Amino acid sequence: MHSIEHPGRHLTALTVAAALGAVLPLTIPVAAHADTPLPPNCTNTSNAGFAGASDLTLNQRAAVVVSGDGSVLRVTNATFPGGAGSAFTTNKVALQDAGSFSTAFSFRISDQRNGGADGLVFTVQNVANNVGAAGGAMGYGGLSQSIGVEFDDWYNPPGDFTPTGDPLKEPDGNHAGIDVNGSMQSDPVASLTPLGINLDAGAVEHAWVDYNGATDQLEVRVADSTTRPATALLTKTVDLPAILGGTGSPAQDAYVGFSAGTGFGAANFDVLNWSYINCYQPVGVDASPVVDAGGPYAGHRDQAVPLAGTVADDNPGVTRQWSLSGGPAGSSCFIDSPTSPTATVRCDAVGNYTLTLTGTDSIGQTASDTATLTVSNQAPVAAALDLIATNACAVSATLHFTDPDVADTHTVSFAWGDTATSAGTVTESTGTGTGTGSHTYAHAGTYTVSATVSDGQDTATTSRAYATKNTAGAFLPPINAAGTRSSFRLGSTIPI
Ligand SMILES: [Ca+2]
Ligand SMILES: [Ca+2]
Ligand SMILES: [Ca+2]
Ligand SMILES: [Ca+2]
Repeated sequence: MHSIEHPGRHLTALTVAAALGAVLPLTIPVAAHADTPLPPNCTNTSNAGFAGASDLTLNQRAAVVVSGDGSVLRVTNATFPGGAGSAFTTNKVALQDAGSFSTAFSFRISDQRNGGADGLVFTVQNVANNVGAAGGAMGYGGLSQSIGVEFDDWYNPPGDFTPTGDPLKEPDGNHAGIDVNGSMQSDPVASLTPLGINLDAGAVEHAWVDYNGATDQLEVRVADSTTRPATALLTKTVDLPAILGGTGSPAQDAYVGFSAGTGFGAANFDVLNWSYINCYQPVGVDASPVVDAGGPYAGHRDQAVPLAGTVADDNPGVTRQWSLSGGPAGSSCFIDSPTSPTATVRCDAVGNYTLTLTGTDSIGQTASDTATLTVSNQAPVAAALDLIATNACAVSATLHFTDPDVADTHTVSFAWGDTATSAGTVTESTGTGTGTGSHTYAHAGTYTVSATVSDGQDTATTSRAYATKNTAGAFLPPINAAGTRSSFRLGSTIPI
């Protein structure tokens, strides 16, 4: 009742069908997730609905048809006599990183006749754009230099043979398996029944196939919902580039697509949606956030510096958090609105800081990135120095200063020019202030008065010459014996 009873007819006739192929219009690649950019050398090619959106070559029975599921890729149809079909990328795909790929597709086996048979195979091959044997070989059998992931809805007993002569080891008529080099002897192979999946039930099933060229791991997942299972149904360690006859470095060229076959049992084997990524980028995984802390940032002491990092995720609900992860000894910083995109940071000491931006997604996965912040000081400006005589040899000094760092506080010191120094009294507000001091000289003369303002980091000095007021009238007359001040001529002898 089924194809494999006639292996000569159905299992050994490898038909190169490129000449029969029909080429569909070019696909427009789309991103996997708007918020999760693929690596720059990777492309997600999506065929949602297939109509007018495929760069596939259709071979033999394969066609794009409008079904109850909309426009689908009917790899093989249910018409008799049985046959095979395939659909492969017209051009080779450059699988990055030693043959890595991730693919996801949904399919439906419908309109079963004579029990339904034989199955659908996702295939990666490197020899040609062709079709394998029909019937139990599902359009895959005999494709050398290939790997296949089969979804087989017809039980073949061990006595059935494959195009490569390997006895079959099918657990039932409802299984998935990994096939290599055109052999139908799947290894590993697993029944889909424990997953609650019945390929003959006509339901839409979902599959995820990932190959990581870094670990040589090929994983297959199957579910009857769109939720990617956490654990793989099938796992195989396989050197895909070696099978395909390439090097896998930096990329492995391959045709990717589907085949299907029918015999004396038949069905429609439809692929409803398909996306493949030429990198290991599993579809349906809740990806970790993608964080870019931005920077490097630069700012001034005690001033708020805007932080402009970005946090993206494939799902809503991602949160962000800035934190300080390094800085000069004894320094401290204040991060304002650390969970906001408009966060700012203000640090109290000059130096280099490290800031960390952490993103946490809705299931608690985190990712972090760091950025440097360089905090510098702006020197104060010593402006006018006012010197006012308060007595013959006494002076009052006022330094007017400014500082672009409006939060800085300052000290002022005076050097009076006669080796004496003193600290000034500072009055300041928001970057503008004065420092005042006074001094009495022991001797008349001309001195250079220097005033220095410091913000604790940098200084500024201004100087002016000052002459004591040792002129006539500048000194008070002495007090005579009668208790009154007397006038004397300059240069005369004063009796005391
Ligand atoms: Ca099988
Ligand atoms: Ca089978
Ligand atoms: Ca996520
Ligand atoms: Ca300053």
